[in-house]
Amino acid sequence: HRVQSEQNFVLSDGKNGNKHCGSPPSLSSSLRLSVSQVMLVGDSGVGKTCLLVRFKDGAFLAGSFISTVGIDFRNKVMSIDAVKVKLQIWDTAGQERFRSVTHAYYRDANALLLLYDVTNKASFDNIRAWLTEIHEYAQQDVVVMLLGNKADSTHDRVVKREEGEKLAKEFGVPFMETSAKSGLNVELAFTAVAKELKHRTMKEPDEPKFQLKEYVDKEMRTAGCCRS
Ligand SMILES: Nc1nc2c(ncn2[C@@H]2O[C@H](COP(=O)(O)OP(=O)(O)OP(=O)(O)O)[C@@H](O)[C@H]2O)c(=O)[nH]1
Ligand SMILES: [Mg+2]
Repeated sequence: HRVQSEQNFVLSDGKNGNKHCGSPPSLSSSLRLSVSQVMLVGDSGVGKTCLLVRFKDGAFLAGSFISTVGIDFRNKVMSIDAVKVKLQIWDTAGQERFRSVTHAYYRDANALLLLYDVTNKASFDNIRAWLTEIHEYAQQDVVVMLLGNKADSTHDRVVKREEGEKLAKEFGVPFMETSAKSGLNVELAFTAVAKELKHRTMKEPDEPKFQLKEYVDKEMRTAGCCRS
């Protein structure tokens, strides 16, 4: 069942219910600190909020589904090759009625994690529409990664891993299956994006270009994952 929270377009720092309205937090950047904006997008219910909570707090939000209203964000600092990379992660509402709010944030995003739910065929079929929207509203060089979430739900699965792989290949974006419930590939998804963004902002002149897709494929192989 679904519980709808009441606040309207509230920006939250995600801590202790401390909500505040107004503009996003200022991006304090210091030497060797790269700050990047990552946005989670996809249909309502695919698990965007849960993925973020798993990544930030290492926990799974089980129980009643609280659909995100407007947009929410959390910060996480990661250490990538001895450099601190601050990710400001925007958790958008998947519900159609908030689409115009989401559109307004696309242009500031450096990376987009586009999610579907492997137990929900419609959420997978809608990925093409999401990609069209991304091309329309986001920066041209935005990093996009496709994630098939709820990979733990073996019995309810209706989208095969191969279908996700095929779609990602068609659009030339990296792909992995994730689970906010088990934690599968959650760290990897954010690390891969953080690495790509760090390399973009701080590439040394003689350093080779970071290959996001190769990195993801290699990490998946070495982890021996993720057939399910
Ligand atoms: N089994 C399983 N359930 C999940 C997983 N991720 C999320 N869920 C469940 O799916 C439901 C929706 O999760 P949310 O993270 O709130 O979905 P959302 O994409 O943020 O939805 P909106 O905020 O409406 O856009 C919740 O009941 C979660 O418990 C997962 O990896 N595995
Ligand atoms: Mg949500």
